[in-house]
Amino acid sequence: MQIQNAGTKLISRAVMCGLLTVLAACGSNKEPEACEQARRGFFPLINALACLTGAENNVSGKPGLSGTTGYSPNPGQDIAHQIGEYEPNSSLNNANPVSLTSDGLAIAGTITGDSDVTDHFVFTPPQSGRYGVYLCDGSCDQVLESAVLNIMVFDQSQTTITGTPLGSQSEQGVTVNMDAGLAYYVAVSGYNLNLSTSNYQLAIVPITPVHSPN
Ligand SMILES: [Ca+2]
Repeated sequence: MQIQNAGTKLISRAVMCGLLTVLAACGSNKEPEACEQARRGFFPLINALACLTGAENNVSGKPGLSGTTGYSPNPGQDIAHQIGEYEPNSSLNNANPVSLTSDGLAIAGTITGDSDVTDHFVFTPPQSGRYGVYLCDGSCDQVLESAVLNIMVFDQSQTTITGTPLGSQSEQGVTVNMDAGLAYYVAVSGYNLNLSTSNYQLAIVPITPVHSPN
């Protein structure tokens, strides 16, 4: 993940800088006070950076609670039930209600950077179990890799369950445990699209065999 890589680089750089500072102050053995100060300054800095990076890593929901990042469609996955989005659907509260059957669903939509930044959908799974939620184009037998679109999945209280990385070239798919009869929301968002438009298909498919959520 980009945030993680950036954080790791930041910490590596800070460790290097800190070690150089300590070496510069302590190497000559002539200034014990400067050496001690450098040591004291170095370790709190590392701790602060590590905390900062840890906080940033939590931005994309709660993977592991009842959803995880990543999904691989079945080879030859073909979703017969296809519909189109309609505006407005820019918030969770005006999400397009869509009908999900055990055959799955593909929704065709469009995101435009300056005017149509996020599309929302709400549905009720027909059966409890594990579902793949992913972006695709053409036939939905592959997950779309994108740096300008991402998806987030929310539960009935509009709390984030999981989502895909934002702004880095990544497969835009997640796996979510869902309960029959409860509402789930999916948001498709554009990132750094500016004036340009991106077409997508959002696929929601049960993962067979359907079983009870863990
Ligand atoms: Ca739209």
